[in-house]
Amino acid sequence: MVTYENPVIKGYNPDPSVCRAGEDYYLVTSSFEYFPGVPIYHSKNLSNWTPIGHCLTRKEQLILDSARPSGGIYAPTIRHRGGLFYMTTTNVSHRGNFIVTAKDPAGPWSDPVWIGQGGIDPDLFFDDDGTVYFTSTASTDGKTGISLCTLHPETLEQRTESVFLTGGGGGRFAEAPHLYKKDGFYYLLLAEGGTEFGHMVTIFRSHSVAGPYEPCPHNPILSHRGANAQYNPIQCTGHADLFEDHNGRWWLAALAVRPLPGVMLHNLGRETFLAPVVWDRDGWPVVGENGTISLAMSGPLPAAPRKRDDSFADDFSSDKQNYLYIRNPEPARYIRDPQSKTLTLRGSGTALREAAGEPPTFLGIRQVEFDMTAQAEVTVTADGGKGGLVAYYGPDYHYAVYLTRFGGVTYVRTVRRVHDLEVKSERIPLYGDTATLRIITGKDCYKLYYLDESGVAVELARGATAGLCTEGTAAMTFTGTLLGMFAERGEVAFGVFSVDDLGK
Ligand code: 6LW
Repeated sequence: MVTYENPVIKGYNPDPSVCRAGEDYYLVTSSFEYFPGVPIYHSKNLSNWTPIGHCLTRKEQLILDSARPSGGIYAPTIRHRGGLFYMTTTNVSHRGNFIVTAKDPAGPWSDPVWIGQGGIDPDLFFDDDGTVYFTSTASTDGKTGISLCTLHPETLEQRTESVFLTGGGGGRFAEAPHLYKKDGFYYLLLAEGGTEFGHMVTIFRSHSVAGPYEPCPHNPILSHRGANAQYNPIQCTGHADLFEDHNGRWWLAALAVRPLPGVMLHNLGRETFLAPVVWDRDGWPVVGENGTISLAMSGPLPAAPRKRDDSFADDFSSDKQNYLYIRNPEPARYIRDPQSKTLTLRGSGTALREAAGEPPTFLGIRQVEFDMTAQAEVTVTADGGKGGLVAYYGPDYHYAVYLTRFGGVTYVRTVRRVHDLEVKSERIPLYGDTATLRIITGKDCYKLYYLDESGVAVELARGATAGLCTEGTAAMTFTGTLLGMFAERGEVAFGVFSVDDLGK
């Protein structure tokens, strides 16, 4: 038994799904309105996960033109069978459920095969007799819950009508179905209660894949709904996937949140957590510490955990896997110059607050810890230019420090937007066209700075962390805060972009 740190993947990485190929483990999460879609992580020890790419990297696979904030790509499932990787997910903003495949999980992945059965949270289960089962939260015969159909093993096209399986164990929103087979039983794992503080994982089993399914006597097998946020630093545990490691040990990957201390608010998004699983003598799974998980967890990892480094730095000399773009980006607006180690962004005229149409020129990484510093040297030389650094949760929830130039003078300024309230600071003229901009994130607030001519950090404004939290958004959202670079108009050049973990 070794101790490892939870979450195993920090920052917004919800709805985790895992598959194994030999002694290699691959994990995917949801990506919503961001491009590329469905990040894929690799691990050998289940504690350290390395981003190796994305399943959806081409417009043919991922159309996000009409994706609203937290629209787009919902929960994915990844499976490995016969040397081929399969990933199924839902684009709620374009045509629904589909499957892509790949020989190499780092890509390229195929074009989508679209599936008729509706709903969200699609799952794939390959039975011993070669039958391919597809489940999702589709309602059938007027019954709300989980439905199942079969697919053609080669073409993956739907081949049978959907049949209703179960409505779950009584919690609201039965979702996140995953089918498994073990010791002659078909097990159906679900999430219930909704993805907030009442979230839970339940499991059912049957000797026939079409049911009827009996509930586990100790459901929910994972939930922190009873644990007061004041005391438990992990909340909203749910939406999970079970898997067996190459030593025959079982694990559960699940989403959960680290709320701000003492309040039911979270700005980092739903992250990926890991718990060991044992099977009791009646053949039911017992997760973690009697159905709960902790930040310091112990379990029979396949290999020892390595120390993690949450800092990030990019001198633009190579292509990084970590960046997210809003909806479908226009590549011509992003000019990386490895020689000069600069990135030039061309504004599209679209402001950060605009939720539709051509996306703003923006790229960012997930904020993975509460206390971080994001920094970059920024230059605006031509009149009309406007851009800088931003802590971005969405078009109506962001704090930015930026340069703007007109009348031959470059100014530094900030904007804080929460809902439709937008506050801009006074313009401060710079001596030159360049300034180092900095955002310091914290549990209470985000601080916006620029470094003056003598390198002194001047604080320009503060925005409450509560303003970038999922619970405060007017419409339901599912993401987390990103730290990034943007340009609204003209050309904006960036030197090294770094994000450091102040807590390490
Ligand atoms: C996910 C579903 C859910 O597909 O939220 O609240 C969706 N539950 O399981 C997006 O994460």
